[in-house]
Amino acid sequence: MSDVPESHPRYQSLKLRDDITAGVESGITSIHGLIAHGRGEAFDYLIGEATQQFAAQAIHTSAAMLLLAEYPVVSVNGNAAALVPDELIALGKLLKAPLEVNLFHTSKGREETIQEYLLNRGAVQVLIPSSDIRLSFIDSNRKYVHTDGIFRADVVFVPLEDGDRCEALRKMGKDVISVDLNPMSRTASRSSATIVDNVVRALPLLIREIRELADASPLTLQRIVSKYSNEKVLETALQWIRRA
Ligand code: PTJ
Repeated sequence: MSDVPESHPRYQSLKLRDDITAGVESGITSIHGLIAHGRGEAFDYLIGEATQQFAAQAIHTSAAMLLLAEYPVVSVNGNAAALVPDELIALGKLLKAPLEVNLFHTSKGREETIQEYLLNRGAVQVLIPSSDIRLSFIDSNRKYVHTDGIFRADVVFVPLEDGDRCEALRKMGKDVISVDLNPMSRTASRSSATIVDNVVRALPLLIREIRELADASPLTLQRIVSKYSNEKVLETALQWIRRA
């Protein structure tokens, strides 16, 4: 990382800023992604820059949901690609699920750059949306999807984003698992399960949890999912933030 020593108390946070700015420089991340990252930083600070119990609970349920899914798909935007490319690739491999690039800020060039970047790092399948397949209930660029990806999915894993698509996917009957540091966002409140944590901490934990639950019976997995209340988890996250 530029010139910040590892001993610096804010090293981890500064490293993530470097990853995001490098993403912008290499054409992976939108310039707006810097603002989104700053908002995330503020919430991360409030939750204590650590995975809290409410996030661990959502991760446990998300792992069960993903293992129960018939056709899971991992959605990728410009921030996630810059921060957790290898973890997204590992998740796709583990679930035998395609990755699909889905961007808010329209850019054919960026879609292709992200696709190539992930394939070069070892991804098995990276889809980009086609211009003739659309999601219902949404007007932004996120409406364009791939027939063998988000369009067909029963469960969509969504690292940080804006809330419109999450709402649309739910209306279309799909389950959405999101990672969002802001428990008040529309994405957070509309998701089937919301992991209120930084993607850089949540992804490795989710992968570990999926490995641990891989041999569990469908009944055990269903029990985990049915006991979960996203509303309660978000309420707990908010209470935790208010303690500060
Ligand atoms: O690459 P694109 O064009 O698809 O654009 C991606 C961004 C993220 C720029 C776009 O979706 C956007 O503008 O998102 P928002 O509306 O700013 O929402 C981003 C959400 O992610 C906010 O609630 C942030 O708190 C949260 N967030 C930011 N960084 C992280 C995060 N959540 C988890 N981990 C992070 N590292």
